[in-house]
Amino acid sequence: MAGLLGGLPDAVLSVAYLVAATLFILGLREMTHPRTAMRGNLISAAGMLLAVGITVLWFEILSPLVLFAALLVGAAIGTWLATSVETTQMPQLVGLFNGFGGGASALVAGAELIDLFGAGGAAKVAAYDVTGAAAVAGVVGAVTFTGSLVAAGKLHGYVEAPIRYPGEQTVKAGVLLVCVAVAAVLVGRPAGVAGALTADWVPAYWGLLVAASVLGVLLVVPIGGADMPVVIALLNSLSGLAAATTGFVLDNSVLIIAGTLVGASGMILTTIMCRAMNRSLRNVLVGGLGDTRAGDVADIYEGNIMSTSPEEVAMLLETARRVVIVPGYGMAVGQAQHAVAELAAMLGEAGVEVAFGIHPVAGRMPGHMNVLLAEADVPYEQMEELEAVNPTFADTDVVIVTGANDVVNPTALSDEPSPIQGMPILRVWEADVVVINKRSLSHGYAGIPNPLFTYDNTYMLFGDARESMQALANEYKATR
Ligand code: TAP
Repeated sequence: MAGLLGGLPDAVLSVAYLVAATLFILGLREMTHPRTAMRGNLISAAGMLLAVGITVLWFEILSPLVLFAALLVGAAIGTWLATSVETTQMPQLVGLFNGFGGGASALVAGAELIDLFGAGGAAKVAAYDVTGAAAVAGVVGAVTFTGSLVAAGKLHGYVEAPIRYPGEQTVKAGVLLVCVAVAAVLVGRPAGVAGALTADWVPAYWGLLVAASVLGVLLVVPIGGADMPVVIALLNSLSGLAAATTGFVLDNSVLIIAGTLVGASGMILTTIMCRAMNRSLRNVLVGGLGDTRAGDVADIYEGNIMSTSPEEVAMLLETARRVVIVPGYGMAVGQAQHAVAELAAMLGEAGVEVAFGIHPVAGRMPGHMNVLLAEADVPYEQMEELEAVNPTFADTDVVIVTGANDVVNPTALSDEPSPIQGMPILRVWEADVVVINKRSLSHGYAGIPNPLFTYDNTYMLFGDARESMQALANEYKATR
């Protein structure tokens, strides 16, 4: 090591990595609550800047000037993405980030193999763990790359329907076998043993990436659009695994730690999402939910719907003592959180007990509703989780459901097989009156009708969430 950091003892690099790893962990801790999540993001980003900066300068991978220029370009792209991408498009953006992370891990592991075995064909290092880690990084990274691209495309609505074909499982098993066979050759013949791995075998690594890339596509195309957020969380976990194994190839401790943190947190998230939807991961991966788009719902609801207006709902609220607001994906689409927060604040000032009933999978990403409501300054104490709010509906005068559908669909509790069967839901109908605000009678994410719309104590407030909630807030203000 020479250059900018030349002359510094090796311990400096280790301490910098330790600080970076500590920042990652502190950042993750802060991200467990919406109030501190932004700070958590900044802390983790500072850790990553330190890890990347010190690595690049220490090993003289780039000159300080090029590093600075690269940081500027990266920061400009990041700022553009953060400001131009809609909140509702975040899952697919996260999907793309996962994919790039996986792809980068696979390429870096390959570059290291070339470095070790490439020049002149003589290996600098003879070890099973290096080739083994490279094979895992290559397969997992490439699967994550192409799988994430397909998942992001599906979430964006390019091809929502699951793509199924005869002999699907056999084709997937065949490609997986090819991956395992090539990986076994790479792992089984490192330098230093009889018939050692030489430069001739480096192209096999790129063949491995091609096979794994095909596998990534094959694994994700049969899964229905409705299950994509879970798949994205799983791919997020895989991108962490790919990074960690690349860390072993490079013998880089901070990459191992960062990758392991991503891998573990992604897996926890996947488990939470599956549990909240009452699905097993296997059921998601074999395309259990599939494409269940409902047809014309006009016949189902014909003659059984009672609609209402903001004026009427404001009158109901005048005499209410406890009101629960249940937000869903439509609140995010309509960006209605500020109008909702304004209404809740006025109700609170009038002495009404107000709570927000938050379902764990309301919206399209974990914590979606909490983040939006926090952005509108709704007090955290008012956000009640499913288990806490469900027993209170019987003592609630009015429930206002805005932009939610599946998370309040009683079909989940019936014996009738449905994509949401067994999913824990918010039992809003136990309240005296339920007001459901959405634009039409169309279905939610799971693609099934919602009998709640026809219940005797349900009133439909048709309209865009922001316009309806703002009109309701204005009407309520006028009644006071
Ligand atoms: P959904 O069941 O998807 O229903 C949202 C409703 O919002 C739609 O029926 C739509 O009806 C309405 N809507 C859309 N835009 C609107 C607007 N501008 N104003 C008013 N209403 C609007 O949402 P949910 O109840 O939040 O449930 C979430 C679903 O996503 C669940 O099935 C869940 O399993 C799934 N999911 C969530 C996650 C996470 S982590 N959150 C992950 C995977 C899957 P109209 O078109 O009639 O307005």
